[in-house]
Amino acid sequence: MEDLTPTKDSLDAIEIASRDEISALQLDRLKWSLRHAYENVAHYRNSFDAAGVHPDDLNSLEDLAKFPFTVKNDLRATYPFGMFAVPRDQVRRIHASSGTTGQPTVVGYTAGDLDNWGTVVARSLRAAGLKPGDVLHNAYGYGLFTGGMGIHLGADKLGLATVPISGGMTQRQVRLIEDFGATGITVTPSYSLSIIDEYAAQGLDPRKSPLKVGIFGAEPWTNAMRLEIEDAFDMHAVDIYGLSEVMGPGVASECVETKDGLHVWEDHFYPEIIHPETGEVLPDGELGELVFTSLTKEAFPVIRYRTRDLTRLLPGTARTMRRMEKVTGRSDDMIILRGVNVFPTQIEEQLMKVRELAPHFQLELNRVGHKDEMRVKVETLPDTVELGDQAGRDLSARVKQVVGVSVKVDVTSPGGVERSQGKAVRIVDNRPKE
Ligand code: DLL
Repeated sequence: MEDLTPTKDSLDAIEIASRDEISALQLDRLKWSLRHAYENVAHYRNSFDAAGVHPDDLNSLEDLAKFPFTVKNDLRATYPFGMFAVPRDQVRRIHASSGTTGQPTVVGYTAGDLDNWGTVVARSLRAAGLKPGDVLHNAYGYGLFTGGMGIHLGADKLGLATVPISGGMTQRQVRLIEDFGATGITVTPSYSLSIIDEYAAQGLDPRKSPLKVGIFGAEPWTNAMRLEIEDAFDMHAVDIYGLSEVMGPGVASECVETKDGLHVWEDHFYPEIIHPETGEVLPDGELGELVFTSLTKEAFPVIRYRTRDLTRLLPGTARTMRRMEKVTGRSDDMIILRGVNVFPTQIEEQLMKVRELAPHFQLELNRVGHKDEMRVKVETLPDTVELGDQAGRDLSARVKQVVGVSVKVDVTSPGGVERSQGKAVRIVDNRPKE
């Protein structure tokens, strides 16, 4: 694989500024952001007042812990525009979550917010090793989802030639990567697996594709999956993280030269890790729930927004800004199976060790009698169909030994597991609702 390390002089100065400089900038911006939210959003005014705190009470970064959290339900309760902090004529973009599980959450951006979003995404794409002259195949969905259009903003800012293909129509994905000579791809890890399958279906070798780097996010994926994808395409694979409530893609991103976790773009987003039950702020290095406070957002400031994503904060390496470890999962996706906590990524990790099985999987939860049962649906590779039963037993034994739960493994022939065109649906819960 080619060395894609960006030159030092191509970075934004703040990416490699001293910690003191970064903290000083954060404190200034945090004071502004708290005041902006308090003065312009009724929800924040009420919640700060109820907690007996005022923006003037913040004299150090640690003082942020005195302020109340914001949760997804607060955003739902103010649907659609109750959390906006600017007059409507200043809003230039509106995105929203799909809302399949309830009221959608709506977020807004001013012209200045879009400019900052472009800056952090450009920074992320540059950290991945892309530069002007590169062709970016952007397979994140375009639409209300922030993936497609967010990446597009940053690619424009960095000066890439963007192919806004969006998700779906997998045959055409392969054709255009080849015909347009894409050197970078932005896509969910699960959809990239469908693209790899399609290469095989067309009799093409993905290792011969023009791609040099892929920037994967929007769902959890393991380092084992990284190696699988890097090997399949003979390219680098880096992680990009974000969520619509905080901005979209580009809140944090991995550097191609280190691939050791995602640098949080701390000049725009202030991270904390809290204990998920007590809400207490945990020191760097400890695993807990990630919480973000926006430092520059005008239209939709968020103060101590609880992401439900579990990770830990680590010191900077390739950049001075702190890293967050690869997200192991969302607290919402944690399955409690007969008293044991299980994340889909733990199953993925074991699956990747069974060479006869393809990297696609889905977890099905059923209630059998009074007990919960988990079935892991997997499939063989085209040339390992007859080894399926043995491979299934191997996976089940690994899960029992490493994760500590008994699961049933259903092995199908290739194509038996539902394919993703964006975020994969990992859990199908058939248990009766209590
Ligand atoms: O998924 C934004 C995005 C688009 C990020 C493209 C990266 C690439 P939402 O739809 O609001 O926004 O979903 C946010 O997805 O809270 C995490 O649970 C999960 N997520 C996002 N990136 C990662 C990642 C976009 N790199 C939710 N690793 C977040 C693990 C991720 N989970």
